[in-house]
Amino acid sequence: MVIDDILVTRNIFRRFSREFQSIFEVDVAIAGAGPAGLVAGKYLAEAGKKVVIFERKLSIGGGMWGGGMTFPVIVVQRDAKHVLDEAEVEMKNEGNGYYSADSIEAVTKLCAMAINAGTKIFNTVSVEDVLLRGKKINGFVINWSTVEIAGLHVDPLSIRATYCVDATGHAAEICNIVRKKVGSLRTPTGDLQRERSMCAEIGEKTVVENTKEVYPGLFVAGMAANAVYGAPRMGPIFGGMLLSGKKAAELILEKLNRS
Ligand code: 48F
Repeated sequence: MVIDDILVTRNIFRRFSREFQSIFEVDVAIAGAGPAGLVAGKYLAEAGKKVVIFERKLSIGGGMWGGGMTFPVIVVQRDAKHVLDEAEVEMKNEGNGYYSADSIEAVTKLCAMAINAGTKIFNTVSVEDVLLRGKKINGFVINWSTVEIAGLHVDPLSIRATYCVDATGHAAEICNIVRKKVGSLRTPTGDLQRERSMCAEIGEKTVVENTKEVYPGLFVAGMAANAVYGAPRMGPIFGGMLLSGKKAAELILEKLNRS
């Protein structure tokens, strides 16, 4: 077979164009392919919903890649273990109520699980704004991360979604944008609260409790949920992130299936 450079180019552009066009209108758009975003994507896609995740970086996985202080190991508690089991991540029972897993295996398998369920992930794409219709968030405004990093003055594009998820981690970027440009969030003060210092005991519980619809059409999941509601960080224990992603999916499915 003769290798034709131009056919390689043509095939890449053709396939990208097909796939990109297929996500202009989706049921759910998620900002951030960390553990919370990947897990939310998996459960939504598995339920037959059309889901896209936009990830700013080249790599998916967010803060899970590095385990604890770059030791490539994460810890999960018993009640969250089933999510990693579903992804076929091998875990070691440490015999003290915790399970440990290889962080690289966990990230890659969570990603595979989301993709196998039907989630489409676009990396190197940043969500820079939201699309509004009346008082409901109705999609994301996106741009290439390279454009963002280079500071180029290039207008973005928009995609429509029935529901959006902020799974951008500590920075809670989408909630920040909404608070600045759109209006009050559904928090006690209407503002974002300040993320608290580390306390895994509280943080692991609140991250699931704080997974909510924070503005009509926008759900917050993962570390962003604790950042928005002023709860503690929790370090390299990831059960809360997994359960938060799952809860976001369940809340959205409830709404999608009602309408
Ligand atoms: O930070 P990240 O892993 O968020 P998470 O899923 O999990 C948090 C834990 O990793 C850890 C922790 C556990 O103790 O606290 O931090 O809540 O993943 C967030 C992803 O979102 C991407 C970012 O690159 C990362 O991969 N991201 C952030 N802002 C944007 C974005 C944006 N505006 N557009 C697209 N992606």
